[in-house]
This record gives sequence, structure tokens and C-alpha cells, in this order.
Amino acid sequence: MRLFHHPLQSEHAPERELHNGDWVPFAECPERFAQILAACGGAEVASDHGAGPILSVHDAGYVRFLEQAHGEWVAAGRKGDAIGYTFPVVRRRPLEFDRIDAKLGAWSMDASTPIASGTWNAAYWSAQGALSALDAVAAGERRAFALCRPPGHHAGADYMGGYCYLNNAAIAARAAGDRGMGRVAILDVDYHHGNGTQDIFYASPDVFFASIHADPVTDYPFYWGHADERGEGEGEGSTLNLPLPRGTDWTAYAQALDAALGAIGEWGADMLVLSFGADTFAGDPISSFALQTDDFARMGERIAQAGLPTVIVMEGGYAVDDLGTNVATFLDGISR
Ligand code: OKP
Ligand code: ZN
Repeated sequence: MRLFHHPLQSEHAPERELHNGDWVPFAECPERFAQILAACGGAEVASDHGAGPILSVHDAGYVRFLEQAHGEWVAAGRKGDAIGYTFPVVRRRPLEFDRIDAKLGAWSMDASTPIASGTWNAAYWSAQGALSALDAVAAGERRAFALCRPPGHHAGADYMGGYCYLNNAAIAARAAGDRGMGRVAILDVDYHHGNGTQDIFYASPDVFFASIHADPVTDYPFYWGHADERGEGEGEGSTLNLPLPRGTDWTAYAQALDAALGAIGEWGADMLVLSFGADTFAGDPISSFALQTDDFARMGERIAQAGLPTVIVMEGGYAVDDLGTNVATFLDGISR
């Protein structure tokens, strides 16, 4: 299988995040990337597709903000990571903001998405990796893997959130549609609900979005991922949410996976974009499912049995010491 990455993805290194009321080291750390890269035996350098495919998903003002935010933070005399503290949840509208603090709140859904000096370049190249993996699949590979970091599935068209800035899965899915690759389904198996991906395609009948995740009643992102969210308008029925309780093990997980893959098959997908997170692992420090390393091989095998050309993009997974092995085991399973 062809794998894609870019060295600048390591340069995204926020120092800390707010976790249950305390400042703690940023969980989505460069070491994750190094571990995956090492366990996979390296990867090709992504090729540059420019800003076009990013702007097919994301608002131009938002993209400009991401590019400039850290510079504006420094220009305002601030130290460390740029992070917002005021969020326009009431009648959000496209005002012209001046202060970096106003911008940070306006373009984000939470305070777990700090912007450091290397953030824009890393997010840009993370998305280019997803587009490079799409190229490989378009050229006839059965599947390809993008070592996306930062991840993408919490980011919407005009907001960041949950360690995510650009929605890599959505960018690949939109580009696949634009290239005439047929009906595209996105399957999200990260522990957390992919609210940004869901939001981007919520009213779209062209992209099916299925997600298996921790019940938002107990887990981030709380406000989305409930089973009654099924899409809207022409997209009604093209969103499928399968929330599962904390403690879910492989037996119960496999049933949800079969349901998701069955729905994707019934919908008539021609290709798959897989948002793969390894934070369903029992040892994950911020998550509460109970999958073991070997279960990732089983997960890969089941997804392969769907028989769809697949672009795999990396999302979360925070048990750093096991992350490389878990990802490599998954890729081994899906390649069988
Ligand atoms: C990203 B992905 C607690 C604050 C909120 C955000 C979790 C983002 C998960 N540390 N944490 O879906 O793995
Ligand atoms: Zn996650």
C-alpha cells in the first residue's frame, strides 16, 4: 500500500490544552506522527495540489485566518499558542473582526484547538497527503493511506475544533466527487464523532457519512453524533450515526461496523474515504472503548471485505507507545 506524509506535519506542536479544568500537555503531539511513520517503515512525501481542493470545502475567510492567525497573535505581543476564549454561539454572522481574540472565537467551536507557529503548514500538508492518497486510488490502487496530522474530522467548513483545522476526509471526498469517481461514502471509525465531516455533507445527497463513536451523551463532542441525526433536505438519510457506550469491546463494535458497511453498500457507494482513529484502543488515555491491538486487524479485514477502493486518512489515537503498532496492524488487516 502507498503511504503519504510531509515532514512539515511534525512542526505543528502546540504546548498545552485545557483538559477538565487543567492545562495539560497537548495530546495530539508530534510524537504520534513519528511513531506511525516508524511503525509503517516510512512514507512517500505528499505532492502539492494547491489551495483549490481545500477551498472546495472550506470558507476562504477561514482559510486566510488559519494562515495568518499565529502571526497576528505574535504581532499582538502574545506568547505561546493562539487560543480563543469567546465564542459567538448566538447568531453567528460574518462580521469583519480586528482583534485576533475575536477571530479565534469566531472561527472555532472549542478551546481544544490551539494555533502554534507550525500549525498552518502542517494542516496544509496533512490535507495534501489525503489528496495524494486519493491520486493513488484514482490511478488504480485498491487503497492508500495518508498519515494525516493534524487530524480533520471535527473541523467544519468555517471552524476548527478538537485538534482539527482542515477536514482532510471531506477534502478527499469532495475532490473524488469532482474527479467523477462516483458515489463517495465516508466511514468514520475514530472514537469521537466526526461532527465537522457530518456538518459539511449534512444536506448533501452525494456523500454518505457513517460514523461509529462514543455516545456523545458521555463524550466529546457532546452536541453532535446522536442517533437521530440523519441528514437534512436532500441529504436526509445520507448520514448514519451509531453511538456506542463506554467500554465497548470488539464483539459489540463489530456489529456496528457491519451495520455501517451494510448501509454504505445499500446506498451504492463506489468508493470509500475512511477516517481512521486508533483512539478506540483500550489503552487510549482520553477515550473509553476496549479494542485490543489484534482487533484493529479484524477491523481492517472487515472494511476490506466491503470491496471498495479506499482512501484512508488518519484521525486520532493518543496511546503514543502503542499507536504505531495499532496503525500498522490495521493497515496489515485491511491489506489481507
Ligand atoms: C480529536 B479526535 C479534553 C478537551 C477536549 C478534544 C478531543 C479531540 C479528539 N482534553 N478534547 O477525534 O481524536
Ligand atoms: Zn478521536
